[in-house]
Amino acid sequence: MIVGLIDIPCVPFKLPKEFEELNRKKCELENKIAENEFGFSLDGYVKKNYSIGLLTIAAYLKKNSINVIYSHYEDEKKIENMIKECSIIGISSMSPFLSIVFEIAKKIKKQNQNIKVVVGGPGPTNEPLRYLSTNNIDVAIIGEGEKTFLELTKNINNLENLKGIAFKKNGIIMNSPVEYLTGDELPTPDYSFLNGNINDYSINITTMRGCLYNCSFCAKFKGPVRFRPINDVIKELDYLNKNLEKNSMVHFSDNVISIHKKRFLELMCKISEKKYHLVFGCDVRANHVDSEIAIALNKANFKRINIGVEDCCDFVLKKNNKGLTFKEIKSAIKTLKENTNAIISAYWMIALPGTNEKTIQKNLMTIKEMLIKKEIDFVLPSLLKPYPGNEISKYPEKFGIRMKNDWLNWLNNYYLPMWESDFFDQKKLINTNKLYLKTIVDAYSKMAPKGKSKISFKNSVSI
Ligand code: B12
Ligand code: SF4
Repeated sequence: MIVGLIDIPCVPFKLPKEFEELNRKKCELENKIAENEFGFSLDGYVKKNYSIGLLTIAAYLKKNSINVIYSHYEDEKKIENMIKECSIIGISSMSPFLSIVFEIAKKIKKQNQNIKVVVGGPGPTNEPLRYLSTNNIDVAIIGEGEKTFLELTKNINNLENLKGIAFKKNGIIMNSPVEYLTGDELPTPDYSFLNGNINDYSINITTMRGCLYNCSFCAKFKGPVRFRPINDVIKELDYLNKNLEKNSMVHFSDNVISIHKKRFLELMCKISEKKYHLVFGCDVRANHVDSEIAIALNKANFKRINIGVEDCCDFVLKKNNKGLTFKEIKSAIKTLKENTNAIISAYWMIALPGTNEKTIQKNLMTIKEMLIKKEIDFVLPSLLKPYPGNEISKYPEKFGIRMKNDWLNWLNNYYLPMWESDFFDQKKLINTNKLYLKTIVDAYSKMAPKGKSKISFKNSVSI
C-alpha cells in the first residue's frame, strides 16, 4: 500500500499596504539589531515551513513498512502522481487552512472517488464535524496521528473499532479517544521527505509533547506531557548539524521546554558537549526559568529566547488563565538578560479579554519603555484569534467575545479580526493592532543602526 501525505504548513498572506509596510519595517529593524548587537542574522526564520507532525507521521509509517509519498500542497505534479498511486491520502490542517483542504479533497475525489481522504492536525482535532461536512473527506483524525493513522491503513474498511477518529456512516460516528504514544515511542521527524534542500527550510523541532497549563488563547497540542529520549533528540540534532550550513538556526518549539528541570539540564549539557556549528532558539515560560536554566541555555548556544508576556496588567493575565503575574514574568526576563547573550523576545497578545482603554495605553507604554531601556530586545505582537481548541473559542460568552468571521473565508480576509466584543468592534481591533506595531517600530527605530538590512522580508508577517 502507498499512502499520500499532503502538508499545508504555512500560506503566504497578502496584507493591506499599511500593515505590510509596518511589518516589513519591523522585521528589517529586528534584523539590523540582531546583526549589529548580537552578531547573527534572523534569516533562519524566513525560509520555507513544514509540519512537524506530518514528518513524524511519515517516519512512523515508514518504520512500519508503509510506503509514503509526501508533498507540499502547492506541488501540483507530485499531488497528481499521488492521486494515481495512493489509496489513502492524508492532509494536515490548521484551522485557517480549512478552505485549502476542501479544495484539495475535492480535486482528489474528482479524479478518483475510491481514494480515502483523511484529515488531521489542529483543525480537524478541534472541529472534526466541520471537516466531515463535505462528502470529499472520509475520516477526521482527532489528536495525535501516528498510531491512529497506522491502524487506519490496516482497517480502512472497518473503522468502527479505531480509536481517535470521526467518520460518516449513517450520520457521523465519533470513536473513543486516541491512545497516546509513550515518550520513548515518539518518532523523530524524517527530513528526507522534504522537497529539495533542507537548508531552504526554517527548522522547528520538538523534544516533548503536551503542556500542563491552559492559557485562554492557546490551542496547544492536547495530551499528557511526554518527553522524547534525550539520545533521540541528540541523534536528530546530529543529523541537522551534518546537513545544515554553519550558523543555521534550529528553533525548539516545545510547549514548555524546561518543565522537567533535571532532564532539561541534561539535554542542554549534551548539546553543549557536541559543539554543533548550529545556533538555537526556543520558547520558555517564566515560572520555568531560573539562573541555572538561563546559564545552561547560553552554554548550549541558544541565541534567541522567546518568552510569553502577553499583557502587563495582572487582572488581564488572570482572566486569561496565564497563571503568572507581570512581576514574575519580568523577573524571568531579567534572569535571561543577565545570564545569556541571546536575543530575548516577548510574545505580546493584543486585545485579550479584559482589555480596556487604560490597559491598552499601559501596555503600549510598557512595551516602549522596556524596549528603549533594553530590558527586552524584541516584541512579537499577536492580535487575539479564537482558534478552535483554545478556551476563548470554546466559551466565547464567558470571555465576552462574539465570532464575526468564519475560518472558511478567512484566507481572503485574514487581516480582518475574527471577532468583536462590547469594547472592540472590528475597526477598533485593526487600529489597535496597528498602534502596537507602530509603537514597536518607533522604539526599534531609536535603537537600530542606520543603513539597509541584508535580508528581504517580503514573506514575513506578524498579524
Ligand atoms: C511549531 C508551530 C508552528 C510552526 C510549524 C507548524 C507545524 N504544523 O508543525 C510554524 C512556524 C510553521 C507555524 C505556523 C503557524 N501556526 Co503554528 N504552531 C506551532 C506550535 C508552537 C507547535 C506545533 C507542534 O509542533 N506540535 C507538535 C506536532 C507533533 O503536532 P502537530 O504538528 O499538530 O501534529 C500532530 C497532530 O496534529 C496530528 N496531525 C497533524 N497533521 C496531520 C495530518 C494527518 C493526515 C493526520 C492523520 C494527523 C495529523 O498528528 C501529528 C503527530 O501526532 C503550536 C502551538 C503549540 N503550543 O502546540 C502552534 C499552532 C499549531 N499554530 C497555530 C497557527 C494558527 C499557526 C498559523 C496558521 C498562524 C500563526 N500562528 O501565525 C501559522 C501559519 C502562518 C502562515 N503564514 O501560514 C495554532 C493552530 C490552531 C488551530 N486550531 O489551527 C497553534 C495551536 C498555536 C495557537 N495559536 O494556538 N506554527
Ligand atoms: S501558551 Fe504555552 S504554557 Fe500556555 S497553554 Fe499554550 S503551550 Fe501551554
